[in-house]
Amino acid sequence: MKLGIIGKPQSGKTTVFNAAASKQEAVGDYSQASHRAVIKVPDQRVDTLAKLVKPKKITYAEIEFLDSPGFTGKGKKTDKFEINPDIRLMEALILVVDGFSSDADPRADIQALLDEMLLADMALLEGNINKKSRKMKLTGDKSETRELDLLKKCYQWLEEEKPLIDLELNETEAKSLKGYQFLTGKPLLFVINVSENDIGRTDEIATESADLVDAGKCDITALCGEMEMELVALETEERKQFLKELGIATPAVEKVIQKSYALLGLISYLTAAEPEVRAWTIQSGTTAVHAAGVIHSDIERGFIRAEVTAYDDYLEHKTPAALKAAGKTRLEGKEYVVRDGDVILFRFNV
Ligand SMILES: Nc1nc2c(ncn2[C@@H]2O[C@H](COP(=O)(O)OP(=O)(O)O)[C@@H](O)[C@H]2O)c(=O)[nH]1
Ligand SMILES: [Mg+2]
Repeated sequence: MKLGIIGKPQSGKTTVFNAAASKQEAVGDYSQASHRAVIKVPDQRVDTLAKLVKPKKITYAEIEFLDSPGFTGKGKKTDKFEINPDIRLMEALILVVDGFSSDADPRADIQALLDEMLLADMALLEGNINKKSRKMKLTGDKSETRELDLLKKCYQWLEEEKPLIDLELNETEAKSLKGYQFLTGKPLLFVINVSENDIGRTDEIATESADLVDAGKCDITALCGEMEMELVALETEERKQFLKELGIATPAVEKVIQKSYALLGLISYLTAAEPEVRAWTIQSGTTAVHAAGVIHSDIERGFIRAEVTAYDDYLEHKTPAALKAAGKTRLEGKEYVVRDGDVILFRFNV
C-alpha cells in the first residue's frame, strides 16, 4: 500500500511521517524536502502466529509513505500547484491539518485542501483537453474523441465541486482515466494534528469536522503528531508503559494504517508455515485462487484447494493437527471469498 502525506506547510506532515515511519527527519524547518520510507505494518496476528509456529522468517505487510510538500492551504485563492508527481502515484492520501497552533482552524483547512485538490485536477484536465483538442484539429484524427469527451465530463463534474471518486464510470472509462491519477479520485484520510493538551479530546475534535468529508471514501481522525513521534523513539516496553499512562489503547499511527486499509478496501490473510509466517494484503472480495496469485502466479495457475482456518480458531487450537481434529480447518475451492484474518495453506500442482 502506498500512502502520500500532504497538507499545507507547517501542518506537521514531516512530524506525522516521522511517527509513522520511525524516522528523524528535520521538522519545522520550512524545507520543501520530500521523504520516503517503507514500514512494516504492525500486526498482532502475525506476532501471535509466529509464537505458535516458530518460523525461520516473519514477514509483515508493508506500507510506503511519501511525505511531500505541495499544497498552499489557500484553497481556491491559490494560484499555483506544484505537486510532486510521485504523490499522484500513491493509492490513498493522508492530509495533515494543523490543529495545534494558536490560530488553528481545521475546518477551514480541510475545505481549503479539498478545494485545492479539485483545482489541481481541473488544471490537469484543462491541459489535456486543450492538447487533445488541438491535436484533433490539426490532424483530423478522431480516434481520441471518446477520451476527450470523458475528460470534459470530468471537468464539468469538478466544476460542480464534486470529487472524481464520486463520478460513476464504466470499466472502459475507468481504465482510460487511470493513467491521469487524479487526486480527487483517491480515498482521503484527514489527520487533524492536535496539541498535547488535546490528546484526550481527539475523537471529539475529529467529529467536529466529520461532516466535511464523505463517509466511505473519506475518513477523518485526530492525533498528536509530536507525541507520536516521541513515542516511536522509545523502547517497546517503555512505549507500552507510556501509552498506558496516557490511557491510549493503540498508537495513532496504527489507527491511521487501519483506516487507510479500510478506505482502500484492503484486508490481510495469513500464511503460517515453518519457513515463514506472513501477512498478505488483498482487496476485500478476492477469491481464493486470486489470493493465491499474490504469493506466486504458479500457485494461482496450479490451484487445487485452500485449507482455511479462522485466526481465532488457530489461537484456540494452536496446531494444524489439533485444528484438523476439531474440524476447524475447512477445505475451500477457487471461488471461496477470502476473509480478513484467514490463515491459509494453498495446495497446488504445476
Ligand atoms: N504542539 C505541536 N506542535 C507540532 C505538532 N506537530 C508538528 N508540530 C510543530 O509544527 C511545526 C511544523 O512541523 P513539520 O512536521 O515540519 O510540518 P510540515 O511543514 O507540514 O512538514 C514544527 O515546529 C513542529 O514541531 C503537534 O502535534 N503539536
Ligand atoms: Mg515537512
